[in-house]
Amino acid sequence: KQLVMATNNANKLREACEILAPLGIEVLSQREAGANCDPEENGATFAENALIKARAVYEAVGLPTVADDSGLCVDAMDGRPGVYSARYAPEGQHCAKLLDEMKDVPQSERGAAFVCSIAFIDENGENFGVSGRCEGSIGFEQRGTNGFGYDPVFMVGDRTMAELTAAEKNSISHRGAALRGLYSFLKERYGD
Ligand code: ITT
Repeated sequence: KQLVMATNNANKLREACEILAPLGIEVLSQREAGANCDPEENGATFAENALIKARAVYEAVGLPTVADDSGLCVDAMDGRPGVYSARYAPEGQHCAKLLDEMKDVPQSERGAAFVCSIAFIDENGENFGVSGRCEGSIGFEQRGTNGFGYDPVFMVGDRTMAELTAAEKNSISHRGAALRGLYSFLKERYGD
């Protein structure tokens, strides 16, 4: 049994493999599956964008496909950057730009949430969606070297997500929660 992960983000692929491994389903990257997709993510919601990405790869390779659309919603910024999280700043500058934009916001108003929507398209082209959320806050400086993206500025308790091990992050993260939903669905569907 195989499924394709419709992403160009190696960290998302790694986190998905870590959680789905016990299913015994081979998870292929879109490149391994022979798809070179990067569709325009013009949906209004994480769920719509996840489906756009999954559909593009499914149409290209015809195998069951999973896509993840995710991002950071900051209370003091009215939920931005949200679905624009990847496009918020040039490569490598997302955390610095966010800290700058938040520099005058007091601790009590620094709440934020990571959100992840996963779309799964099965061998018949039918889709299933699941999502996850992780509440936290925006720190005042970057800390930690694990993870990716906004992890160095996203605080859960007194540590940033980038200070957690991969297993600790998976156990509390938005993606971990969504992937556990997907895991249950796939187990029911394809498990023995
Ligand atoms: P694909 O579209 O190819 O999957 P992407 O990285 O462009 O890869 P998104 O469009 O979903 O993915 O954008 C997600 C943005 O949110 C991106 O800037 C990530 O760095 C950030 N993000 C998502 N999950 C995260 C996590 O677990 N930790 C830190 N940042 C995260």
